[in-house]
Amino acid sequence: MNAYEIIAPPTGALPARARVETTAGVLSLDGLWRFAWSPTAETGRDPGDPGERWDEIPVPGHWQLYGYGSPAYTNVRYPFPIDPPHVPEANPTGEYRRIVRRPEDWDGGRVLLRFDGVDSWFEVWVNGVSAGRASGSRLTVEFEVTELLTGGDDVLAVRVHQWSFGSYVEDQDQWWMSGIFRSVALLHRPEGCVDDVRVVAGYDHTTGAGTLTVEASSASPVRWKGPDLSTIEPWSAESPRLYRVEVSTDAETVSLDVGFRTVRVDGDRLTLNGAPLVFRGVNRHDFDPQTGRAVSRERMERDVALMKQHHINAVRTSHYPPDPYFLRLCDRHGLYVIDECDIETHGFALAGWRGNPSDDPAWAEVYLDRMRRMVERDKNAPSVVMWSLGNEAGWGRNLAANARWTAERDPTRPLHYEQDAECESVGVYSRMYPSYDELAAIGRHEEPELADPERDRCRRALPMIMCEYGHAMGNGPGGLADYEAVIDAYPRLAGGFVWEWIDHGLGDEGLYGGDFGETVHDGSFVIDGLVLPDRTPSPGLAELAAVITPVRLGLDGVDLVVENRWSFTTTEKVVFAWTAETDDMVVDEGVLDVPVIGPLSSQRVALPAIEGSTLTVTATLDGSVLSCVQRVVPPAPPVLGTLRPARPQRLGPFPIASLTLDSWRAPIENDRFPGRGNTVSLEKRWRDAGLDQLIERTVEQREDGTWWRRRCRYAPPGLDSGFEVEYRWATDGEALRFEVDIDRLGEWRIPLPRLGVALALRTPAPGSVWFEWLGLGPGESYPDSRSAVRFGRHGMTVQDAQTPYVVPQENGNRAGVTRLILSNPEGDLRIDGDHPFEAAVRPWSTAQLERARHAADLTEGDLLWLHLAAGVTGLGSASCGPPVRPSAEYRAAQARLAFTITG
Ligand code: IPT
Repeated sequence: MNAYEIIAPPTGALPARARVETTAGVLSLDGLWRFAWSPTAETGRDPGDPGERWDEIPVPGHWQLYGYGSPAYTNVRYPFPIDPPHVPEANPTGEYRRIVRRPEDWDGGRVLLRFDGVDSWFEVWVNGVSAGRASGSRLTVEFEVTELLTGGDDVLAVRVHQWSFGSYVEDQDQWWMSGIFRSVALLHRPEGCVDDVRVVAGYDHTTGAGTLTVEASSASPVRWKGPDLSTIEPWSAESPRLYRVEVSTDAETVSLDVGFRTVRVDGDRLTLNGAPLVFRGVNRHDFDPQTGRAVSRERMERDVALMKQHHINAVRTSHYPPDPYFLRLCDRHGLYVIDECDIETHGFALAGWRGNPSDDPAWAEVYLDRMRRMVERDKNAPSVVMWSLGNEAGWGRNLAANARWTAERDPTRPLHYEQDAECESVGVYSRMYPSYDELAAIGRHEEPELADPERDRCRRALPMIMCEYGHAMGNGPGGLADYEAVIDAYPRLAGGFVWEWIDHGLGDEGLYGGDFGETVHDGSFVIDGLVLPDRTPSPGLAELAAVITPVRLGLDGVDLVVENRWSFTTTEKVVFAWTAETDDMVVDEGVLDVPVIGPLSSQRVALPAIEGSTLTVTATLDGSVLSCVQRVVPPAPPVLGTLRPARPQRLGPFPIASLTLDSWRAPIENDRFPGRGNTVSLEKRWRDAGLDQLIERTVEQREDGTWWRRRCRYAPPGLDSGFEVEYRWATDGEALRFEVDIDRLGEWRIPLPRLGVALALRTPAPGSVWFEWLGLGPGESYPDSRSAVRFGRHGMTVQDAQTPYVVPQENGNRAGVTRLILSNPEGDLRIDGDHPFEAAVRPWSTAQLERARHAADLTEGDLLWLHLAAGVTGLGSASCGPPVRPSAEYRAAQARLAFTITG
């Protein structure tokens, strides 16, 4: 039997304890290590061999990202047969070596070797003598090496196997990547040091007093220092006030940043310090495009800064405890955390959950060890407001036992686990990707009944969260504002966590499943974040920020309605300003006198009486916009003289290369899936209707007194449904007039991706053409994703108007456009619409966009594609969640576009 196939918690490891800052010695062992890779577990290497001539590899890191083996992506499926605890014979193995020396000033005491993350199973030796073995990839483990170190140069050897019994409980939806991917350190534990410390810092919102319990274990007498409890400011994500607590013995002082807060499940409400705790959260995996799950401090800092900028107040550490530094950032900057245990056995679902480790007593110790190591490491973090038993691991006795142990060890935090469907063990009812109706039903306590009436009664009485919703795969998610409206309507709903924060695209190319030649993979399902791999915010993140804003503005008749959605903060520091614009020129502006609004209340304020102008009101905090509301008065279309027929060959400086009906889009990821409650995807319905292969036939071409007219029919092969389109052109000698009438022919039961025209315009360097428009912007917008944009004059190059999604797909639509201007070095083209229209400009065609697999496949030619539409269909969240809602589908049977063109 191979040791890595024996189901067992770590051997030789010390009991888990809290992460603290210490005055005792810590020697980082991060840096270059010697490394030898073998495709099988039998490496033929001696643990006593210092590997002086071997390759070098950075620690922390994954060997697959340094040329040994390759990453592989699967979502649910195990990439190996379900045959626990066995793993394939081809079990890639890394041999790590480095020389360590016990620092001379580490007098007496013990020396520990700490690993914060090794994927997936490893054994450690010092000078050829084994110090222990462990698994639990995202969990800290410490070994005692006191007796093994000589004080001189000692050979530290770590053998890491890619696959182990532990892989069966680490089936998270992410890349399979191996090695020592978090920090390693040597720790001095002086005689009489502080072995462990536990701090419970509560806040009594009725008296304003802090409560503090400090428990420390040590062989020596312990003393501690902390804040004056009668003058406590509580901790919250809105105001993350921390206090220093120091615990000392004569040998060591450890210090912690403590935050005073009390989390409660109070009937069907989740509360923090007595006020509603509503998660406006995201799921975050550890991820970096260059280094995988080895994430630098700078990256983590950037993540937290971006989250805070976008009003995110919570993180679920999907689906394992994060690097410990991430929690420190959450404590410091204010993010509520659901800390999740490193347990997922999702692949067993494909085998009907037969043999699921979660319910197999042989795995009990392994499960408990994992939970314990998470809770003990992170127990003092004020940001952690809930423990999660894991993700997608079915249900069973081992999870129930983990819940019991945790509830006893830490009664101050509610438990979370979505697959405890009957809420036997958890403090909150949790769901993934519910439809809007299901969510609203839960809000009203009207969810479907459980078979057991007692269980049903208990669950129905609990607060509810969405541990995942708003699947951010590709262009989307659409429909976030609708979720927010449901959350707002029912106090039982304590918010949710968008899936997910980062696209896991690897390398500069943004590689995804299949790109490494994997035979079993799940393609681009790993590219489903709100930020691109390099942390460029996607339009979905801007949308989320606008939807979850803490200060929401609305218009009601002549009044402004200001909602303060903070639980603890007043609007004292928020500036409310207005501007009036006519034809995109500011004609008046001012600051509104809004009384200070307390937490969770709203206020109605009279607006200045402005007529005939677009009114914009913004709420700003420290210079950044929290929210914006507008009453838009579009500019009057230009007035034309008498028209006569025209047959244009060019528009302004751009020769026309083609003009055609446009009713297709390069499918977005959400188009490829049916979505909850549906059986057929939009893409399938669109392709079945032949929208992607319409054939043009000119029915008639003629001139009358005013127009040059061309009537065309567009229909797909084999079908008699399609479109009839009339294009009309005229001029008054100065400007061109362009009108299009579109009628659907035949039987249609489907929404359309879009309905309008596409013009290919010839120009050198189409990406550098300047694109300016009056309409919604500056970001892209779709019918179910338009909270982040505002009406106004916006400008950027055509290239910058593209969203470089890792997987190329429809993007860049601008809605509510009334005027657009395209300029190349030879001049300008200006298009004014009689009515607001949808516009997209691209340096490539829809067909190119559809064919491309990676952003780098898209290269510009000498055509600028201008898409002008009467309407488009929204985005939805069908890749995992509800499809586009009917209100965001474009279903018109007839459309008219009318433009005045100058240039
Ligand atoms: C859900 C998983 O929890 C998450 O890890 C991710 O895979 C997500 O789906 C899809 O991207 S589970 C699914 C059955 C809803």
